[in-house]
Amino acid sequence: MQASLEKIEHFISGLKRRNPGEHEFHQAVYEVAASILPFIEDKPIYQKMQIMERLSEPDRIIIFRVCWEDDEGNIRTQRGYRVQHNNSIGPYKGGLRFHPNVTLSILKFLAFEQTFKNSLTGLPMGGAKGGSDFNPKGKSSGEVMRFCQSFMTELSRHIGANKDVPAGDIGVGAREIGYLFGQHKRLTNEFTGILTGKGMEFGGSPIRTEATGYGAVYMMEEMLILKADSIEGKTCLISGSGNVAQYAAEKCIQLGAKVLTFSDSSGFIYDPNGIDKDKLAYIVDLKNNKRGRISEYANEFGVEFYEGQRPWSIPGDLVFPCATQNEISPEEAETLIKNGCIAISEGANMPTELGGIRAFQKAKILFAPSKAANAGGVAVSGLEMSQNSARITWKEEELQKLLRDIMQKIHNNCAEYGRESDGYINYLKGANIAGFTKVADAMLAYGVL
Ligand code: NDP
Ligand code: 2IT
Repeated sequence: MQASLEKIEHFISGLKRRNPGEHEFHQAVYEVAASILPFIEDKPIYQKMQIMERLSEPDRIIIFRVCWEDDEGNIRTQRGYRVQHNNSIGPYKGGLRFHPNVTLSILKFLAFEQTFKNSLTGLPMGGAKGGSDFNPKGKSSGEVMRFCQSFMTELSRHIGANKDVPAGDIGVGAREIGYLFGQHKRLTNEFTGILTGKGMEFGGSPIRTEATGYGAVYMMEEMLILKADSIEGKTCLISGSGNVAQYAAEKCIQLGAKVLTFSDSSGFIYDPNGIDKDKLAYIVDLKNNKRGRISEYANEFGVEFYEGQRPWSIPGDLVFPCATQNEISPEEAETLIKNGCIAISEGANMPTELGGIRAFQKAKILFAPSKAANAGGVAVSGLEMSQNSARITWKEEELQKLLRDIMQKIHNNCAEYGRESDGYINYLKGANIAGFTKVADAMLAYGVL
């Protein structure tokens, strides 16, 4: 064990030296290396072939300028990125994020995570991520369209149905995917499955919109089933109020749970009576159509809005962080534990700081890490790619069942690799090892690349 700890520290110090200042990337690689280096201790071939070292260097990174004109006629300059992390088990696949805090470090962590997540789905997809520091908030639809067209003009050189297939993420939803797909079609004069999350009129898949949120709840359900428990009657804390939060809430409500909170970057609302179906419809309209703030919910339904705070001070049984990275600090994790939470399923990518994860695991609380818990989204993206290749659309019932089955398989796979000697399941370790093995074995097959 001591030897492993030293190896991990040595490995990470090299990573930090080569990638200075990229804190999110260091964090994501550390989380994986801490599971993988001990796992490969008695597997010399992975060490000799430097699999973990090669996996912590993306295949390539593309950085480009994106210019567009705002409604006042000002020329604006943004930075665009695509991090193609690893395509050992399939074409590069992963979302695009448009948010002012986007940095190379954030996209490198997301692309790295995506490689393991996509492997866990069991579908043939490599890992990638991209995006821009463009802020869609407060922009007109015309401005968003012009930005998307300019972004795709450059990105189109680097993607393709068998090469790299982007999708949505923070700030990139149905509207942006429409503009991006339209511009690619115009540039290439081809109609191919180069993006997922498309509208149903132009090659989208049933339930892709719902898949991430539903999947995170299915993961929670599976963890509870193993404890002879269920979601019914539980109170739920949800952060965020975008795509993932909305559908996590919808599924929790369908399964008989009571959703207490929602948030955005300005603060959170707490509704002690529960956010029911009708109140959720209000949030969906507020966020997706009116592009308003979650504080408006507090005025509409006469509940409290906590400005500048996150929902983790409220007591609740089940926790679904669905906003962004590093949104549960170690102190907040301790508060959740003290208030009696049972389980966490991460809808967002890497929402819990390392110290928070350690606190949950020490308290033997069920903890499903993002690469497993939110894999339902990219899994249905993979199924959208299959449908596009075959030029057909499958029935919704079929996809609902496939998503449910995939989440169950991911759960079982993580549980198998993550079971500790005292019976506690370390889902983080399980997800890392299960995700790593398939990618690593493909890399071994290719020799030195
Ligand atoms: P959306 O853009 O639809 O929603 C994002 C939500 O998170 C908004 O409520 C937003 O608030 C809030 N948020 C974003 N950044 C911050 C921040 N820095 N601090 C506080 N709140 C913030 O994105 P999604 O729902 O698609 O994505 C949410 C998370 O889920 C991300 O981590 C994403 O990577 C992950 N994910 C998404 C998948 C998908 O299929 N969409 C798949 C797998 C993971 P505001 O409106 O104020 O910005
Ligand atoms: O983080 C993620 O898994 C996503 N944003 C979805 C990626 C995809 O290709 O559907």
